[in-house]
Amino acid sequence: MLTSKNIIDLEYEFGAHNYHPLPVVLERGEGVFLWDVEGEKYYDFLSAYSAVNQGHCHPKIVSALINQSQQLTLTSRAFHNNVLGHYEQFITKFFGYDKVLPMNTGVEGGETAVKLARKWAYEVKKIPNNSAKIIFVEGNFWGRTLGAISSSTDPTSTKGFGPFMPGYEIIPYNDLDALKESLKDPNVAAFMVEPIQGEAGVVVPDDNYLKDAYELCKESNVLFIADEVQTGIGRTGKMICCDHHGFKPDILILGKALSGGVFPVSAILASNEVMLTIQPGEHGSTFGGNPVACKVAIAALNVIKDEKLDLNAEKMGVIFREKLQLYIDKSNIVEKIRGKGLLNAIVIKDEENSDIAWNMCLKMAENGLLAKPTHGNIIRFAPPLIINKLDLNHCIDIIIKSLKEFE
Ligand code: IF1
Repeated sequence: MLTSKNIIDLEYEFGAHNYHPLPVVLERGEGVFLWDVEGEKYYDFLSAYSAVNQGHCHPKIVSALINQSQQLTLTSRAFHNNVLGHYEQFITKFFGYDKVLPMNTGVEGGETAVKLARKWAYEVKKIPNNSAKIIFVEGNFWGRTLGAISSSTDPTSTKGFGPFMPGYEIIPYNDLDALKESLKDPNVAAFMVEPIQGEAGVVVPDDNYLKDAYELCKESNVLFIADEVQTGIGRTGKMICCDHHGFKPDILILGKALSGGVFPVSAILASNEVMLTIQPGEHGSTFGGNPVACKVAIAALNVIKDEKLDLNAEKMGVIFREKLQLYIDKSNIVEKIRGKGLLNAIVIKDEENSDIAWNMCLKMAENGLLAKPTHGNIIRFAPPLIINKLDLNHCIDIIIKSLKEFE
């Protein structure tokens, strides 16, 4: 029987070195729990970066996967199938949009949104061809393609991968004056933003920022694109994070937990005016909207709704932040906690010492809880939204016990 070390060595020998995972080798997941190859049990406080909101291997999602995959897995879009139309009706009604364009990964969702915004700008807003501008914000993360990293301000994402996509403008996050200024350009097609910046370290903007930004975009006939790949599907205590702010984004990008972590599924939702600017043959993907993805996504969304996981995320998130705040008030190493619903992060005081956050995560792993730092001194905490009060309190005790060892 291969040990964790054996398996890690295999990855090192035969796999690209494009990640630096925590030294834990997982082999089973159920609900909020993961087990490694030695049989050690952990609470999952990353949820595969918020893709496993429904808990690991949710029986209803897994059975949707199994049932459809024994009937018809893929037709491509060269032909119709008996699932796609049903799914498209379901998800557009679920989120309140006219149309959906089904893709697979979150970054394909972002790429599709950018292409849609440009097409809409040329065909509806009548911007001169090849002059459309898309505004992004500093600290954004929406994936690893050249289109995505071209908007990145993180050297780890961009170094050595140039040249980059033209037609992008990057402004500070949470800065309405900067947005106002950039919207003076008549060639702006869209403003694309995460309602809470995940990779940047769970950066929550001022309460009025998103709604005011949306209004500014509307005044300038500019599309507001919400990247809810990480914040969506109940994670922040609402079905989508924009629901906290009382507006519907013109283009909504979903991914990750849209499938409960069981299958790559992403979706781009928009009005007929936006979506119908793309004509047959102008965009797509081999697996986009495949029958398995559709059935899995229907099951995954129904789980969130039926189990009221957005409400649970809201309630558990309040307990989590309040209890950790009591510890932070007395801590000399943790600066603050921030987040919404069950997307939270702590900021370690010594920004330079990124080792401390990593070592804290190693200590938490020793104590039975898996989390991972982002950007050196920030530790993200994002358990599956099914977590109950008993397990949450146990996890809070594990986190505080682990952090105290560094005080
Ligand atoms: C990795 C980060 C998180 C995302 C938002 C689009 C995408 C992501 C807001 C693209 C993906 C993933 C990518 C994954 C780790 C994880 C991540 F650390 F990379 F940045 F969550 F914060 N929009 N985020 O967060 O979705 O194409 O990956 O399906 O690249 O290691 P994707």
